[in-house]
Amino acid sequence: SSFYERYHPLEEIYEWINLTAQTYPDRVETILIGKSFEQRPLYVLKLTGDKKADKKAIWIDCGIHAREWISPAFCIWFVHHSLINYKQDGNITDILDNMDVYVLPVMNPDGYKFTWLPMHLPWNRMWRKNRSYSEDRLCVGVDLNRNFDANWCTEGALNNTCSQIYCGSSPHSEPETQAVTDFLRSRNGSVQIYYTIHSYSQLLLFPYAHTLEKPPTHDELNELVKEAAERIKTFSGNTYEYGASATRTYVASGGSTDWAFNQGIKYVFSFELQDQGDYGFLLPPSLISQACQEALIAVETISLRVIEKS
Ligand code: 0X9
Ligand code: ZN
Repeated sequence: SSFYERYHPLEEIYEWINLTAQTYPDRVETILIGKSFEQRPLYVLKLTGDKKADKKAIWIDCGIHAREWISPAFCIWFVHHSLINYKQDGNITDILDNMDVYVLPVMNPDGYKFTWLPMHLPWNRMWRKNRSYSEDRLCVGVDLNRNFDANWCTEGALNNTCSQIYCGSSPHSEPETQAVTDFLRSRNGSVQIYYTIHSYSQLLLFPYAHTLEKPPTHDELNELVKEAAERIKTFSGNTYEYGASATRTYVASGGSTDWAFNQGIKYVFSFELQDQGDYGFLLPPSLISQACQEALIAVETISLRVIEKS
């Protein structure tokens, strides 16, 4: 199998980032947006097509939750797919000619590293949070997808350090959250589409996550994910459910999507990739390619529709 059909330890992902930037100097810029709690660099890859003034941008983050290995695998696969198919494939060419694409392959490198540690298996492998701690805390780790400043630590998040959905000591208390929010604020106005990639369950979700209330653009967002789900069904036969996060799954506060949406980013989506629970977080490498193709279909369908509108 190719590099893109396997999971990789964190060090290999850093090497891949380096090599990719070296191989495609005209298309890829590496941006250091901050450091993790354990001081690991957080790199964003900026993909650019041919220059055009006043480009809008797409943001894609992967690996906010450590154990969801298909997520970083998708970001890596997507970058590679974009670079080898630019000027070959119409969809990716249209996207890169109209939008810059910022890709954060691993938002939670400390947690990801932890899931690769051999001792205490399988407990490490199922780690979700980051790895921050302080002396006044009983347990390690904050759920980064509960740490954003969007109805922070209300429903669907807990103020208990040992919880899997611990919200942290304050909004944006974690360096990983700070890096992402600072970067997005610095590019505010240019980022028009926000995607965050999780697993598993096969869901295409949009705001809100913190309330059952619908945003004014609910129907427009629903049309986009509906079309994406239909195209995935045609491609692989797999069913992706879609809808507003809180309605389709559960209410959760402090998530990245609600924060991004409240910042004024109009098109905000959270994808839960394969599968529907047979393997769950332990999706075998043989399914990486299909899972990534499905996520690509969703990204392309939505992004091209948004480009058409503007
Ligand atoms: O709970 C989360 O953070 C996400 N699911 S996961 O299993 N990957 O942890 C869900 C994010 C979308 N928000 C809601 N469904 N509320
Ligand atoms: Zn997740």
